[in-house]
Amino acid sequence: MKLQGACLIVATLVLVYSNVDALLRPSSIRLENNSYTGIVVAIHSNVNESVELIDRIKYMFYEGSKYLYEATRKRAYFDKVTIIVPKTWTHKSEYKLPGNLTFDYADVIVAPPNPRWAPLQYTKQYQGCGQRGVHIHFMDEFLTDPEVELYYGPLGRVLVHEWGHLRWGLFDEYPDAVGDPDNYQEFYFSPLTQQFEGVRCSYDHNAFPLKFFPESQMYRPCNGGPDIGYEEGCVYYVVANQDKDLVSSSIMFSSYPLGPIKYFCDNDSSDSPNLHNREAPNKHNRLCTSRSNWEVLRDHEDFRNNINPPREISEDDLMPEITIVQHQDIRVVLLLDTSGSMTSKNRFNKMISSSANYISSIVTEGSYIGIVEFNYVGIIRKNLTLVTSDDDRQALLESLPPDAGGSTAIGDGLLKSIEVLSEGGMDPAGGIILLITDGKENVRPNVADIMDTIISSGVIVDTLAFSQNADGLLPGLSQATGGKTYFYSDEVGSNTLYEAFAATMERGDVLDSERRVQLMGTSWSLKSDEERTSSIFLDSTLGRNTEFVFSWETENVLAIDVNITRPNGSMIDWSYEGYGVDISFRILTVSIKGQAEAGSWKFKVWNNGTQSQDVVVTIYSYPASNDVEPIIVTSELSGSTTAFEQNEPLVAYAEIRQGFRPMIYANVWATIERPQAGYEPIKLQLLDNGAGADVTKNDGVYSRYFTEMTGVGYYGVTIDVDNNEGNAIVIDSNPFSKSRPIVDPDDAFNLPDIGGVKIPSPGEPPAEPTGTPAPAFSRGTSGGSSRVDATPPGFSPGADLFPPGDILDLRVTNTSFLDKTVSLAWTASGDDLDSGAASWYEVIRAESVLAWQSDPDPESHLILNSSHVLQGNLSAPQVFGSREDLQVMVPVPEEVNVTSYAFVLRAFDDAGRWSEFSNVVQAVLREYVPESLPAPAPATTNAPPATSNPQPATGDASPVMTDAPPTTRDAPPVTTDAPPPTTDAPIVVTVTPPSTWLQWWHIALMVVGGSVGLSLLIGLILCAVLKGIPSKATPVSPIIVAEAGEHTNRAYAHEWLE
Ligand SMILES: [Ca+2]
Ligand SMILES: [Ca+2]
Repeated sequence: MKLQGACLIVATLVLVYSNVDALLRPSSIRLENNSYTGIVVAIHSNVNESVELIDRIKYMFYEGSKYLYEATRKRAYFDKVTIIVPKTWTHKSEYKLPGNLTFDYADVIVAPPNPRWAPLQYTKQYQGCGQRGVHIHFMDEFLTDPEVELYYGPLGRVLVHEWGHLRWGLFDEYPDAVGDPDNYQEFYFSPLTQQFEGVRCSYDHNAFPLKFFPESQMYRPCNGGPDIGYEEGCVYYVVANQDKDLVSSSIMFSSYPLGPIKYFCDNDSSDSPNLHNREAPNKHNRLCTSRSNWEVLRDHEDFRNNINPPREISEDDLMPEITIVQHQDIRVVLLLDTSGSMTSKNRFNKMISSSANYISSIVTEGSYIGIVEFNYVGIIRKNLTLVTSDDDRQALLESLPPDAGGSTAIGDGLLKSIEVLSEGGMDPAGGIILLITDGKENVRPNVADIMDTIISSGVIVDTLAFSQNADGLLPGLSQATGGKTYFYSDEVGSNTLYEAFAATMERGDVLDSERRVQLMGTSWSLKSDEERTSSIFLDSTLGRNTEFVFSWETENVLAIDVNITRPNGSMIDWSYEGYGVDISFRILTVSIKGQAEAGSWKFKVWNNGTQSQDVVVTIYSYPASNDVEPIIVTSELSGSTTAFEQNEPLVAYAEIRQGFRPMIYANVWATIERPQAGYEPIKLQLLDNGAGADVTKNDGVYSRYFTEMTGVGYYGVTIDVDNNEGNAIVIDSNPFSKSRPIVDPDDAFNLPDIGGVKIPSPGEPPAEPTGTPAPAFSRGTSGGSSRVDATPPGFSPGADLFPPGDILDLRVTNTSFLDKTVSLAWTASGDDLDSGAASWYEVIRAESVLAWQSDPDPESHLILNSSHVLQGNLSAPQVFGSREDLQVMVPVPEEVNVTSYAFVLRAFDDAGRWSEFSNVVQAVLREYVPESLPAPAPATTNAPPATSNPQPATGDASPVMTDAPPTTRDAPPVTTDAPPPTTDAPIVVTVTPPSTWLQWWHIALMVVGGSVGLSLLIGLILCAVLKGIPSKATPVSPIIVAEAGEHTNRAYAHEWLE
């Protein structure tokens, strides 16, 4: 859609952004009067045009709204949703203008799969418990494939589960080998029930302990039982039908076809079906210190202090209003500060050089560019100009302001820019204003006075703070309009200049294959006659339109000389046809003709002038072709401002991906420029280790806290990435799924593909993600900036203000009943969050997870000292990121064969500050550990029970389960030949031990199923599968079948006892 056509459309969607909580990326989602508005769904430009897809997204929100309303107990529903479709899709009259919405900041994206999670949807979460996520990512086939709902439940429910992650910072409550690899557990020992329990929430889900054998595609019951635990590799196989009287939560455990699951769990013990399982070692409990979903929600801004209380809303009113908009052409106004201060330190020259490079090289064909300057007032220098030729670019270059002088009328400059974007009756919404300034506004109107005008116009204001003197209002202006914030210091090494410009071209639906990729951005100070060399590694994913750009300071001379050595050793100098010099804008550009070859490109810069020069170096390239996915680095900061006065740290996140495939094991560094003279930039390695600031291990998102503030001002971040000497890997596939389809075991062999990705069978054993080695590459990009407006009282740089970081990955690695030992492991935190080393650990032993939680005072439990420690040292913490191992002695009573203890710890630093308590773990010591039995022999004579048409799990009855749960509070045990039990049946169990454990399984199924006929059928099927297992494999003794009592509701009906 071209600009002219757009003039006719008046109605515009303008969403107002807020920085309600952390993350630099803005969000327009709001909850007011129980209604969620400002939800943005964006479809990636690689997704094929599809009316069906749009319909499915609508359906998902319609259904999701009703479900959300019920799930929040009438506190929230989806009200206003906007879907952005790509520019390449056929325009339709109902498609509106996108206003200030962009793909980058959408809340839900529909895009090619991320193999880390595919074919499933997932929510990208950079931050911890209670904090919002980045976005929900669906692959389009997941939404349109009709079979998805059979296995994963209604899309509306899937959406609400993801909403829990995205909006409220909840985490998964199911055992998750992919998203939580180090802490993944299927079962845990509960001191409450004195049994091994499946990881689940709420307590009363029923499931089978089954072991899956991928080679033979078979399941069999696990060796072991609830009192001694199960063999290695046993999974907690949840089935479709659950009893609604026993189970009504939790959506974060499974949103899927489990009919009765309709709530987020809570901590109200009078509401048992909805009661949170605090003991279960899952990711939610680990990161949210065992708080239930609603305990987190009640602290969230959406519901804090009982705002948005329950309200009756009719089903019609719960239907969200869905608007479809389409990306449009890019419109940018350069808003350049030409006040007097810009003449100092050559800022004006640098601004004009980079503007000239932008117009010449970065602006893409078909974009509209205007130019406004401001000093005493705002001055329009060039109205919006469609760029389609070199002549257009030349006309823009000639309109750049020639000099600087005067005061700083930022407000009037903004008004003039909106005027440019409104020319000819155009709607300015969605136009980008790139504001570059080094000063503080001193001419009315002030920005604050016209803020409403700016916001209601729908323009996006990106700001580039040019030096620490720039006005502190810039981050707020960007945040409020959905813009980005950049900081460029006068210091050597700083270079976000080019990227602030380049970002304006990446807002629409830019294909990754058309994305400018920056390889290096820095600046050097060269004395007269000094020369300096460096190199970049150009990888094979790039090479088109490769440019080396150098700018210098001294006017009217060519003050530098550059030569470049190609990977093959041949030299490029001034005689090369792509070697261009523009004296008036002080830019030297070397454009590599054709495809630049992969390899190491060396370059040398010589200052041939008589004065020192700051030389800005920028090297970028474009993806080699449409067929090659480039390696992309994106980054976020925890906010455009950092509340350092409240001891808030700055957090840097960088995501490395090739297409949508995450890159793990990369070498990622952040360099943070700091205010106040004399403080060097700090270099921090960002880590993808699932500890400290990093929420998920090996997801290609690298994170780190920064705590070494030097005072008030801008903190500019640059990110440098390479392939870690060949160790980096681009993930191709994950051979197992994070969230399981809910299917019956006899259907689990024949799961379909979704978009060409097979749904893994539940229980497929976890493995390391597989991938291909990343090619040698280098990237150097801006990470944006964050401003500190105030410091804590009495602050001086270097003061120790931060405690060690919280340890949230404590785990039990081993126990020995015989030796009476427990081995623990965790990732060391630092002296200051995740930097340096703490001074000592306090490790506490409690009777149980619940005992600790009911009295989290170390003095009430046992604080370990060196006499308890066999291996490890409580007073010698290692540096952040190191794995800590600790082996401790525990008492084992004479008369028991199972005993357990809970452990929790915290770290102290040398300034007397300490972390919060870690997650709490339960260690269990067993006299007998069920051995891992061999796989069942392949059923050669009897085909596996898979049917060619898998049964949907949503059906009223499933082959395995009937309406009766395996065990209930009131359900009595049954005899093998008894009729199906009723709730009033007498509690009598008399069984003769069968001769083989297969028969026990059959019995168990009858108990579980409560229906003899069905059980027989299933028993027969399973017998066919299990045929060939030696009957002596599991010694059998008289079984206990669900003894009546307060704990039996949580027991499994079938047990094999040693
Ligand atoms: Ca990570
Ligand atoms: Ca400290």
